[in-house]
Amino acid sequence: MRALQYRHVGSTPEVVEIDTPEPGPGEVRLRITAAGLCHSDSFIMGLPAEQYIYGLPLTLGHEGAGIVDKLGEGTVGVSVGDSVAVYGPWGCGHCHACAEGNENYCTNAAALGIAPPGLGAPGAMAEYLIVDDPRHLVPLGDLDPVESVSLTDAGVTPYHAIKSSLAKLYPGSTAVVIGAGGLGHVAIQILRAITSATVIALDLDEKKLALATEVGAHQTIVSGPDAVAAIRAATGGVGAQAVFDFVGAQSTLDIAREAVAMDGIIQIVGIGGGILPTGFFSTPFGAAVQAPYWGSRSELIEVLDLARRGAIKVYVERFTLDEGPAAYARLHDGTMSGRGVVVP
Ligand code: NAD
Ligand code: 9ON
Ligand code: ZN
Ligand code: ZN
Repeated sequence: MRALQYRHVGSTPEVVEIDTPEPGPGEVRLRITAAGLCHSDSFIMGLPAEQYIYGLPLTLGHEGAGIVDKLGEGTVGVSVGDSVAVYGPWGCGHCHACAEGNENYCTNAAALGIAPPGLGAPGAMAEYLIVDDPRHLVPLGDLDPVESVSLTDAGVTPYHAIKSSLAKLYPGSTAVVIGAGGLGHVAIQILRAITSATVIALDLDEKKLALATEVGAHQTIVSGPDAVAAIRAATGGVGAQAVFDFVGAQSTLDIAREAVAMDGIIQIVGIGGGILPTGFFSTPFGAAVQAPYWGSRSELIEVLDLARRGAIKVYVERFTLDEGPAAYARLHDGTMSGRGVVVP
């Protein structure tokens, strides 16, 4: 089969011919219908050798959807022909977190060598993908796989961050979304769908800000030195009850810290490597800071249901597998709007 692989530290991804994998006992093979590009892929392909922990060669793609194509011995719970989305943050299935469906916080995954597809295990940017267990599949039903595949990460990750912040997002509150890219443009829609907060979006790029307005942001602000004053002005000096940072760079964390209200919450989703000093002299009284990772199995089901009733929609740009390397170059350059999706 053909696959898009990251093969050497510092190289660009390549389309290669590899053996088609066979499902082992309890496993499921999917024929891939769609695989999304995430900025985290760019991040890991930019890591130096001493920090790169994802194995080589790595078939990319941690947002995957497919048709169930073959079942391993004894696999039950899905049928050949089912259209499904892949829940990516695989856990052990047995610890307390996994029992709650929070496999994104599995306490055994690291020790057992369990890694998500595309972030250690072979990923979805290929004609076929092996999924370790049918519990990591959610039925798509009539949802279009290309339009919904990114809900497995660009949807569920902001959904998880927003659900954890719901107590702050009361009527009259303000939510700030920093970075209106793949995750951010879905975050704006989730905020509009499940809260009555006023949504302010920040980005450096006017095209991303235009998309933010199109998907429901009440106000947009160019990210930079004047952003904090603009957020304070928009909130009568109070600040934002919740700030969702989908960049995580030092400059955006500084904005988040200065723009959050007393007793508010900052959710650091972006992995831009910045540091946010937290404490009595650093953050407003009562303000909380969280750095969430991906989302739970039930949250993925909920996000797919939001899409099914038309409340959220991923703005997708399609690419073939051969166009994958060029698509990653666009993501790296910041010229991708919404989400790039490879259709093998
Ligand atoms: P993306 O490239 O699609 O979007 C990033 C957006 O941020 C772009 O619109 C870009 O113009 C904007 N931006 C860049 N610098 C900015 C700045 N200084 N101020 C305001 N906006 C700025 O990326 P994505 O795929 O949406 O991922 C967003 C981040 O979230 C990445 O860091 C990614 O690695 C991370 N991520 C984290 C998790 C998690 O579980 N914590 C999951 C998925 C992705
Ligand atoms: O889903 C993503 O994009 C994040 C959680 C991956 C980050 C990583 O390096 O594992
Ligand atoms: Zn991701
Ligand atoms: Zn577990």
